[in-house]
Amino acid sequence: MWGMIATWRMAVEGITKGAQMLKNGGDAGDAIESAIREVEDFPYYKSVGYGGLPNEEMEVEMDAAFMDGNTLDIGAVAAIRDFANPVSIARRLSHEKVNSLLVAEGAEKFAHKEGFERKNMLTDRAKAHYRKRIKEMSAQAASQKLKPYSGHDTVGMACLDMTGKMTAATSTSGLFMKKKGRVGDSPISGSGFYADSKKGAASATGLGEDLMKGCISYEIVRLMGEGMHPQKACETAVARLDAELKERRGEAGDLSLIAMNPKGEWGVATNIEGFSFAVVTEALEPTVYLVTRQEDGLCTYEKASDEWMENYMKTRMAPI
Ligand code: SD4
Repeated sequence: MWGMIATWRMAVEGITKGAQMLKNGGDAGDAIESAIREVEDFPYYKSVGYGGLPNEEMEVEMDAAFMDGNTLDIGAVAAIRDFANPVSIARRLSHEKVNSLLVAEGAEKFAHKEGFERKNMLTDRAKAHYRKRIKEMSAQAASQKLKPYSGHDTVGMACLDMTGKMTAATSTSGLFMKKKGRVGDSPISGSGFYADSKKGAASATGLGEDLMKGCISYEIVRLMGEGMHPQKACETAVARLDAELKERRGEAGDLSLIAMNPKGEWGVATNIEGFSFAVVTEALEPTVYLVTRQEDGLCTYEKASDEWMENYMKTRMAPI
């Protein structure tokens, strides 16, 4: 058995490529890296890699991570600028015994020395989004300033290859208009991602500040390790964290999770409307699903229609 599951519709081209590799006996590390690079390279996705939206100071600062579920090796970069493929730098760092999570200038120095491709990640389109947002913000009363967070598309994936190896990886430009130096859940082990080939792998998208309060990717892998099906594990962890946050703080940010176990069974859960995901296994061609959350925290999903798929691309590419 082999398979891949990923957050958001935007991952479907990547996992299609990854599936080709897995089908031919490819490695879960290679497949997930190539799948995420595909998303990083596509200029119209606003929260990942090239074309990602900038921070308050109009700089694109990116977070990414990679985890090998056999060895439990973890590599990550945070607040890194001007490199084309943060996920590959993260994977390279996962081979280091120490210094495997590097931030900002330190991460950039490492990437430069190792010969990773430099690229100005700030596109004209991202600048236009930035200027538009600045205008909107100055038009608002100080008391109702826009929150920095609007829409989110971090890519997070879980992958299983034929040998039973599992991996997890993430890549994001984080929250639009974030403070310089702000780091979300995506490069943080256990929060944005976790992989253990004995139990399963999971990854998150949503409001990093809240996802980190529950170490939610680790929690899902832990529940799968106790024998829970990935779907139940995702629903349980999301419902619990959502409830705890609401009880203690009056509100919960967006929490959306995907997971897969070593049998290739998978699951998803969310506390928002409009979460989509992409999945492929030996038994299922690459498919995009839309998730609906029920009152009781259970989540159902249905295949995205052709019309929805077309609309998605149209909105991504529409003039700003
Ligand atoms: C973060 N979890 O930096 C990320 C944001 C996200 O799509 O999911 N964006 O908090």
